[in-house]
Amino acid sequence: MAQGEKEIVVVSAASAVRDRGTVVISGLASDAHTWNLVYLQLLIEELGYDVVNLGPCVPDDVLVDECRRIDPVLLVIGSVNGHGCTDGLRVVARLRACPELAATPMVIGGKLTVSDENVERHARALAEAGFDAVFPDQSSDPADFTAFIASLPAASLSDASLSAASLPATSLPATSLPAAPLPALSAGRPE
Ligand code: B12
Repeated sequence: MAQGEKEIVVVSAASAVRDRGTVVISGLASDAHTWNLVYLQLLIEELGYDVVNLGPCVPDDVLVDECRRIDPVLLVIGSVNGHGCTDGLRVVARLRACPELAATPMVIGGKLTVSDENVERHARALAEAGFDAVFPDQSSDPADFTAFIASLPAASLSDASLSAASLPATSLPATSLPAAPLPALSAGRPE
């Protein structure tokens, strides 16, 4: 910068508080739907995280490579076309097979199947395969998801944690947040 020039740095209110780490958001290989990913990005950015949104139709290889490169504090997978269970079971095995991603928090949610039947059974299968929490549209709402994010180590380490004021109106107050992922949503991944 030349002498006498002033540097102007524009920092938006939202980006100013994004100090909790990077969250990767992704659609699955078969899924062309995009707006759920945009919705998730806005929500997670509001909670103080940087977001890398890989977009829809992400091949398994690309998802694995990007997660290894970015080393996110959380991976969020969105499903809308109803094939989330099939695609999710396949890709989570690939992700968990990477030693550096073995402990990375990973969640999946949305329209995971093409029918409303056996939703809980499918959610449990996804959790057993490696997801830390599963948020099917039929049995969860945004408050469950924001409560899960508030329970992440990255959230509790940061200044004053996620205060009720920084959460969307739909989320739980910080004082009533569970210390661990909600039992109904996290069927317990094998250690
Ligand atoms: C727009 C749209 C499309 C567009 C998408 C364009 C684009 N660039 O996104 C196009 C035309 C490509 C499309 C194609 C198809 N679509 Co479509 N599409 C829709 C539509 C009209 C709107 C979806 C949308 O954008 N909603 C807005 C976003 C913000 O909300 P959302 O997607 O519902 O996501 C919410 C939740 O699912 C949840 N969520 C999602 N992911 C996650 C993840 C986590 C962690 C959490 C917590 C929550 C969460 O949060 C989001 C916000 O509330 C819906 C019908 C509808 N009215 O909803 C059908 C719909 C999703 N499509 C459907 C289908 C079947 C298809 C096709 C298979 C149709 C076909 N035979 O070709 C293809 C699939 C293509 C593919 N390979 O994936 C079905 C899915 C049925 C199911 N899952 O059981 C729907 C519901 C229509 C219907 N009633 O049958 N579609």
